[in-house]
Amino acid sequence: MFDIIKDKLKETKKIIFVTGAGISQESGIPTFRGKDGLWRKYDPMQLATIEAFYENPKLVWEWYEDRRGNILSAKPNPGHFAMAEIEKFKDVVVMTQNIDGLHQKAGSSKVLELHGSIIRIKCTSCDFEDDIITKFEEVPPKCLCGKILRPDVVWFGEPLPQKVWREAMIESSKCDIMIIAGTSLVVSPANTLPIYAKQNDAMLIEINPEETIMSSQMDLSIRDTSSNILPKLLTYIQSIQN
Ligand code: BV8
Ligand code: ZN
Repeated sequence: MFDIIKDKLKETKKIIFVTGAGISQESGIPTFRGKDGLWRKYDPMQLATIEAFYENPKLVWEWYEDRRGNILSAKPNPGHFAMAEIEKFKDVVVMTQNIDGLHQKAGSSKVLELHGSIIRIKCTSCDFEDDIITKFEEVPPKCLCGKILRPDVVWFGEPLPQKVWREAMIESSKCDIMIIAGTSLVVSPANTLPIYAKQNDAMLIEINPEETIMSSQMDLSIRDTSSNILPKLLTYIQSIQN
């Protein structure tokens, strides 16, 4: 399956991954738009926006506490672990839209969290922020300064963290292989990263059981799951490296 990219894989020093909710699906975290999708039950524009948070912080917090409970007990799957292992053979940068921290839990050392983290909590007013892995007694939780806390995630209508986004664009515009796994590429501006890579003649590889809006622009589009394919990619890289 990878023979058509063998030469490129052999010569490249660095592999960039762009991942989305699909790569965590097999860790029991529902995707956004799939049949089990989170957003079947809730209207995303009702909950993942700054307006919703200020209108009804308790409701938004109940949604996040529900997701945090699931995410904090979730384990990385073979797809996450394979990506971390590939670091033994190549420089790897993981640019994830996920907020679940599973890439880091699996051992990936360079992870750009494009949409923030549900584990990191920050104050809506002062500069307090911290990873909080316990459930909150009452929601919305309060900061010591008296204001309410929020998950350090990027809501719709909010800009991505500037430093992270700038780094993601630089990496994408100078990479020679980008592997896009588990994302529908619906959400912008994250969905422009493969375009930056393509403009720089990078080879684009997609791993997704379903077609996406960018499948036709991929050099290789593998209709399978990430936990199935990424360990095979790791074995292939090991075989051509030795
Ligand atoms: C911004 C954090 C500008 C929170 C998320 C119209 C109205 C309003 C807004 C817009 C609009 N048009 C465009 C916009 C902009 C908007 C946007 O893109 N909206 C979309 C819905 C059209 N974007 C924004 O607002 C962004 N900010 O533009 O700011 C700005 C600039 C300056 C100053 C001010 C403002 C912010 C976007 C970030 C939103 N936050 N998450 C939270 O999670 O609660 S987005 C959310 O969607 C997650 O991060 C998620 O990862 C992301 C993308 O979804 P996917 O990851 O792709 O997941 P999805 O379910 O869609 O797909 C899963 C895929 O996996 C599927 O293809 C499936 O086939 C596949 N799969 C399933 N199983 C597997 C698998 N693949 C492999 N293996 C498997 N086993
Ligand atoms: Zn505070």
